[in-house]
Order: sequence, then structure tokens, then C-alpha cells
Amino acid sequence: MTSAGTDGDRRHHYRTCNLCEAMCGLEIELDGDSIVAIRGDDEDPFSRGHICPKAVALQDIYADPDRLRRPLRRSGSDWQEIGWDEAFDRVAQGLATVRDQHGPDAVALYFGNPNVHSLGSMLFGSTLRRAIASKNVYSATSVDQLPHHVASRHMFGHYFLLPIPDIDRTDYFLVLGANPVASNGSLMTAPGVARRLRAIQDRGGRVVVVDPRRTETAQQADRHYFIPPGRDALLLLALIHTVLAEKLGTPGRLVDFLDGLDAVETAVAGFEPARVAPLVRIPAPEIEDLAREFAAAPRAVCYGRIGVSTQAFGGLCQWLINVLNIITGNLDRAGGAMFPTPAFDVVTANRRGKYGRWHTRVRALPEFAGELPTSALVEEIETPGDGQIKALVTVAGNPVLSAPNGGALERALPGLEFMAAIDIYLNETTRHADVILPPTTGLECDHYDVVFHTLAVRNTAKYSPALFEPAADTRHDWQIFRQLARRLATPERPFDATDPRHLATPAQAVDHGLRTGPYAVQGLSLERLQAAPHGVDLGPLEPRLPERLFTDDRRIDLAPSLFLNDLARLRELFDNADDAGRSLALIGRRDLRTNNSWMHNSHRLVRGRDRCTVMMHPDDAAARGVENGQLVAVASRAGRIEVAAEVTDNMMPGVVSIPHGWGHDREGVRLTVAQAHAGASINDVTDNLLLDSLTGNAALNGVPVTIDPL
Ligand SMILES: Nc1nc2c(c(=O)[nH]1)N[C@H]1C(S)=C(S)[C@@H](COP(=O)(O)OP(=O)(O)OC[C@H]3O[C@@H](n4cnc5c(=O)[nH]c(N)nc54)[C@H](O)[C@@H]3O)O[C@H]1N2
Ligand SMILES: Nc1nc2c(c(=O)[nH]1)N[C@H]1C(S)=C(S)[C@@H](COP(=O)(O)OP(=O)(O)OC[C@H]3O[C@@H](n4cnc5c(=O)[nH]c(N)nc54)[C@H](O)[C@@H]3O)O[C@H]1N2
Ligand code: SF4
Ligand SMILES: [Mo]
Repeated sequence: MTSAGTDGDRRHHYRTCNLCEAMCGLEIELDGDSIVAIRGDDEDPFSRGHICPKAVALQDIYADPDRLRRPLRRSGSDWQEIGWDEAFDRVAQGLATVRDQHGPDAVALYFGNPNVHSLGSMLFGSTLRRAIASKNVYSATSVDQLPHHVASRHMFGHYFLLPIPDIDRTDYFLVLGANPVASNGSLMTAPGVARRLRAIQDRGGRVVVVDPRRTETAQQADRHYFIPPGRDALLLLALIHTVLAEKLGTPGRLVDFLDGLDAVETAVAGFEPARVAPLVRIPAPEIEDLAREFAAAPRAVCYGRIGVSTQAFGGLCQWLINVLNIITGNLDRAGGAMFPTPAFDVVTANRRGKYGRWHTRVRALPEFAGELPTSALVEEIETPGDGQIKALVTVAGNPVLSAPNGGALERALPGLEFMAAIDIYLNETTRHADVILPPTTGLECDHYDVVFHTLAVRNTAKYSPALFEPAADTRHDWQIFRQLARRLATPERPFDATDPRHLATPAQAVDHGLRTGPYAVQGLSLERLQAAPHGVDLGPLEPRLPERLFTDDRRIDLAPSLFLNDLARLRELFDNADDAGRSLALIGRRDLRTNNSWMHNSHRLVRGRDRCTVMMHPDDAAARGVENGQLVAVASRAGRIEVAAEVTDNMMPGVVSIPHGWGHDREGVRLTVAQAHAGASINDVTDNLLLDSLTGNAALNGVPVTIDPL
């Protein structure tokens, strides 16, 4: 047990919340070993006291009687606790048997979202990957931010060199397909987004939101435009068209290392506002005004997140957002889109992110940075033949609820010869495993945010020691990876126990990263951070280009052919869009008190009204005879679910919205609270065949559905 600061018998522990991307500083008040209160840490230089309701639930996860602490082995539908050695042996044996018989690619790995929030997994997850050495590696990346990576790789030379909106200094914040007031920000680590948005407005700036739903963020904005799902690329082209045609902006100092401006000028021809307007349902004069305002603002930034990533033109959207920022001179300058300088720097030359080195067997979807698109997982399990997936390891992932057409995946999992899960719950996905290996989590772990400091709107650093000793006879995730790697070794791929990568603890690895990082000259080290429990401030984001570029020629490629070629696909939509008989378009949403699929077992997060509803416009409801609160069937090519209708004019007509991560009523799930608030899974309706075919990212938004009252 570690702590800092005492107050009589009461002690205070300071740490960073690792549940979402915001990295809020927490102050946890303890009486002995019991938590008395969890508050925002006012002295955290980054979050300055901000907190959301989920942080308080960290104690619920810690104490949750349903949380697994010992390995489980399944026989039929019964589960039995087993010892760690037996569990490691069984998993290694199950995987090795498949590998020996069918080759390493027959063993697939799926890494879920909490991996990026786990220090152990971020530093040592590669141990497991190398040991399994399969081309079938999948993750939540391809149901999320993959298009951002593809754009960064091709334009800036590194998939993790992601431009982050400098919202604390901007005068104009144009937001497409993100709802940071509910999601707390993504690829923009910025605790207290609502406060930061208000600050833009208070200094005379503007916030403009483009979203098919009038979201919590849109309600706080100066202006909101509805847009039909999947058409943002057209709007962005029209904005760029206007900026170029009216010569509204220049790339400024970026010109010295910028190629492809002419190619962009050619590419946008034909996408004038007047032609695009009827499709995006925003009048041409308003598109033109938006472009003029954006370009005229002293400092502006366009930011687009999951609504413009997990859709049919995700790659084009992320490319065009970068283009808009660049041609108005807003990349790499204060108040624009900037590149953080993290103290532990993962943006290094050795892994820039290769693209298309191999493809999926069935649909020939491209690999990116060593991963294949999660949308392909079902068919790669089900389609017989050479290279078929026969074994699966999920690591902190719940693809049955999170992957498109999760219902089909759920039906495919029992066909595997072997499945293991490294997970803290027996849930919708892990119930199909033969063995579950539960690692320590949250308050039992040391934390340093290797990933999100790289995406943060200010440079800071903070080390959080574990608050509680892990329960007796438990294992950290990194220890699990090592044990499996040791057992999966072969004569060709031996496990070298003396390899420094297998010897270091996460703390030692962090120290090494800090001592070789950009602030090493200022003496930054683990010891220094341990002496500063609230974290240290390293200053605002600074211009980093061209030095930070990783392209071979150290220049920005504004017009990679990959994206130019994809415009043909967009033109097809442009020419053939038929809105007359349009079915309803399904999109997602997030709620402040959820965290994807796995926090519904906390009483305090699920109490109150049912949040798993389908929101629809009053006109769409009336046309189908649906009343507010009524149970309806939502159906698509992939499947059908039943949820209550929530009739609201916050939805654009023709568009309906359901949150993801629900559907806990499956048999055999051991989540007592979540099962009593089960909801239904939107991903039983989303479609694994709907993709951004350029990047392979799932098109979770814009799924055609029908709705009928029950
Ligand atoms: N329709 C629709 N679908 C979506 C989205 C959407 O917007 N709409 N969003 C997508 C996005 S952005 C994402 S990131 C994905 C997320 O997709 P996933 O990562 O597959 O799903 P999660 O719900 O995050 O599941 C996390 C799993 O990790 C386990 N877990 C929690 N903490 C730990 C830990 O410390 N260690 C280990 N080993 N396990 C842990 C949980 O029990 C759970 O099984 O969902 C995607 N799916
Ligand atoms: N409370 C909470 N916070 C979370 C999570 C959570 O589950 N709950 N999940 C975390 C994760 S894993 C991630 S990746 C981030 C995501 O963070 P955000 O990207 O902010 O996620 P959302 O709130 O889903 O916002 C996406 C928005 O896109 C809109 N949208 C859908 N389709 C389109 C479209 O075609 N065009 C446009 N312009 N908009 C569209 C939706 O209406 C929605 O408002 O949130 C993280 N934070
Ligand atoms: S916003 Fe995110 S990081 Fe901050 S307290 Fe909530 S869950 Fe934790
Ligand atoms: Mo995500």
C-alpha cells in the first residue's frame, strides 16, 4: 500500500484515472484500507480537479464480487477455478496444439480497448504477440481510429504522429462526429472538455459542431449542423474547394516542407458547395460561410472523431480534415492541430506503421501496422481452408458486444478448437473461452499513461503507484504475457529469460523511457515523478515540424495517391445517391456513465432511467406509428433487436441512434448488476460487411435499418 499525504487517520492517494482517455487526476481519501471518497485532484496540473461519475466506480471494480481473481476453466457450461500454473499450461497447450497442426496463423489474437489504458499491456503486450507470431492479429483499432493512423502514416510518415486540437488556444473549433462532452474527448486528451469549450467562447471564439444528432456538445456549441451519416467527406471537400477557390488561406511556414497542394486543387474540382449541398443538406451559402469563417479565424482547428472514422469514408474524412487544417496554416501552430511532446515517447522510428503487407484470406482486406480489420474476424473463423482461424485469445476485449455483427461472431466462437481470454470478467465474449486468465486491474496497478500523453492537449507527466496490493495469488497482465510466452517458445523462437525485455518491471521500463525521452535533459525520471504525486507540468504544445516528421524525405505529403484514388468511390455516392426511399440510418452514441461494454456492473453507473434506447425524430416515429417509450424492433441485414423508442427532435430526420456496449442478458454471463440492466446490443444490428474499404475500418455508423413498433 502506498500513499501520499496524511490527515489524522485519513490518508490521501493521488493517481491518474485510466478508464477513459482524459487522464483525470484523482484524490482518493482512505480510512485505513477503505475508500472514503474519490474526488478530482485540484492540484493535478493537467486536469485541475475535473472528474466524471466513472472515476468513483473504480472502487466498484476493485470490490466487485463478480470480478475474477483466479483462473477459470470451462467444461460445458460449468466453470471451475484452477491454479495459475495449470491455467498457463492449459492455455499454452491449447494454442500450441492448433499452431503445430495448422500453423501460427491459425491462432488469432484480439486486443480490446482497455489494453491502451494498461501500463503492463502497453509495455509488454508485444511479448504475447511475438510468442504467437500470427498474422491474424485484430484489435479495437479497426472499429475505432484506424483511419487516423492511415492518414498520419501517409501524410506525416508515422501512424502514431496524430495531430491533436490545441483547444486551449484556438479561436475556432470545428467538430465533426465527436461528442467530447459525453465521451470526455478522444484523440484529444483534455479533461474537462465542457470547461475548455466555454473558455473558447469566453475569449470570443466559436465552437461549431457537425453531427446527425444534436448532441450534448452540439447543445453547447455556437452552431450545429445536421448531416446525414457518411457524407462528411463531401462537406470537407466543399470546404476545401471554397478555401482554395477563394484563396482564403495559405499553409504559411508549412510550404517549405509541403508537397501535393496542386494535386489537392485538382482533386476537389467538381465538389463545389452548390453541388454538395443537397447531399449534405447544408445550404451552399452556409458551407461557404463556414469555410470563410474557419479560414479567417486567427487560430482554427478542425477535429473529427469516431463519427467520421467508423463510417464508409473514414479514411477520406481523416485525410481531408488534415488537408483543411494544413491549407489554412493551422497545422503545427498554437491554437491549431499540434503534435505533443510526451515524456515517454512512443513515436519512434522503429515502428512507423506499414500498410498492406498482407491481406485477409477471405475478403483481401489490408493489414495495417501488423493488424487486420476486426470486421473480417467472423469470416476468417468460419470459412474453411488453409489459414482458417482455429484458436483465439482475447485480451481485454469484448468483441461479441463491440464488433460489427457481434451476433455472428458470437455464433462463430463455439466452432473454435480452443479459446482463451485474458479478462477480468466472465462476460458475453469470455464465456466462450476454454480458460480465462484474470489479471489485476485499476487500483491494484502502477500507472503511467504511455499512450494518452502522446494525444494530450498539454505536455505533462505523472506516475501513479498501485493503491492496493493485489489480492494474494493474483497476476499482473504483463506477468501473464511472460508466462505464456515462456511456454509457447519453440526451438526456432526460444524464450530468452535473460532478454532485458523479459526482466524489466513496468516501473523500470517507464524510468528507462523517461531517462531517454525528450525531458531527460531536464532530469525527468521515475524518481522525479514519484516525488510529484500530482504530476508535473511540461508546458503547452510547441511547434514540432519539420523535425518531427517521419516521412523518408521529411516532407508532408498533402495528396497521397491512396486517398486520391479513393475519391472515385465517393464520386459514385455523389452520382448515385438516392434519398427518396432512404431507409433509416443507424448511428451510435455515448453516455457519460458508460465505458464501452464493461462498466455496467457498477450499481451507481446503471441506476436511473434506461439509457439503451433508440432515439428517433418525431416525424420518423409518427410515420411508423411509434410512440415515445414504446418497444420497437430494429432490424438490418445482420440481425434484429428490441429496444424502447425515445422520440426526440435532437435527431436528424431519417437517422436513429442506439448506444453500444449493452446486451448483457446472454446466458452464462456472470455480471449480476449488468444483467439486471441488460439492454440490447446495437452490434447485433451493425454489419461486418459495411466498411471503409480503404482502411478496413468498420462502418458502424450509417447502417440501414428498419424500425417497427411491437
Ligand atoms: N456500434 C458501435 N460499436 C462500437 C463503437 C461504437 O461507437 N458503436 N465503439 C467502438 C470503439 S471506439 C471501441 S474502442 C470498441 C471497444 O471494444 P472492446 O475493447 O472489444 O470492448 P470493451 O467494451 O472495451 O471491452 C473491454 C473488455 O476488457 C475487460 N477489461 C476491463 N479492464 C480490464 C483490465 O484491466 N485487464 C483486462 N485484461 N481486461 C479488462 C472487460 O471485462 C471487457 O471484456 O468498441 C467499438 N464498438
Ligand atoms: N462516457 C463514455 N466515454 C467514452 C467511451 C464510452 O463508451 N463512454 N468510449 C471511449 C472510446 S473507446 C472512444 S473511441 C471515445 C470516442 O469519442 P467520440 O468520438 O467523442 O464518441 P461519440 O460520443 O460516440 O461521438 C461520435 C459522434 O459522431 C456522431 N456521428 C455518427 N455518425 C456520424 C457521421 O456520419 N457524421 C458525423 N459528422 N457525425 C456522426 C454521433 O452522433 C456522435 O455524436 O470515447 C471514449 N470515451
Ligand atoms: S473523464 Fe475519464 S479519466 Fe476523467 S474521471 Fe471520467 S473516466 Fe476517469
Ligand atoms: Mo474507442
